[in-house]
Amino acid sequence: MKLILAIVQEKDSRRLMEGLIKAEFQATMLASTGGFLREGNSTILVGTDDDKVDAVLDVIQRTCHVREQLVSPLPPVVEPVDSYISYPVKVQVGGAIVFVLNIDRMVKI
Ligand code: 2BA
Repeated sequence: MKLILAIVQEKDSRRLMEGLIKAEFQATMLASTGGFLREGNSTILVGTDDDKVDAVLDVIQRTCHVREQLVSPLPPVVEPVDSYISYPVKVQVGGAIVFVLNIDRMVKI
């Protein structure tokens, strides 16, 4: 058994959940926050059999998209704020960051 943990953009999370449910996977969505952008994203948990992992990855690939986002870097702490000019930089976010973990057992009590 595997636990698939996918971090996705909020914009894609609804479509991903719908795709998973339609393909008959059970899924849980948690609200999360990215450490770099400090913006909301979603973490989706899917517990499934080893031989169904690729099918889950397929749904993720079809529903989650790469997007570019502009970020304004914060001034370094040592720099006087009025002498610091910050230029926005582009970062690519997504489609999804996916971890596939081995699970010893799943128990429903
Ligand atoms: P954030 O940490 O908010 O990162 C958003 C995007 O910013 C990342 O997209 C990446 O393109 C860029 N980025 C992150 N750290 C950077 C840095 N130090 N310098 C320059 N650019 C940087 P993704 O790679 O698609 O990641 C999307 C979200 O997935 C991340 O949001 C974070 O919440 C999660 N994530 C990514 N890698 C992870 C990891 N190894 N462990 C845990 N969570 C991860």
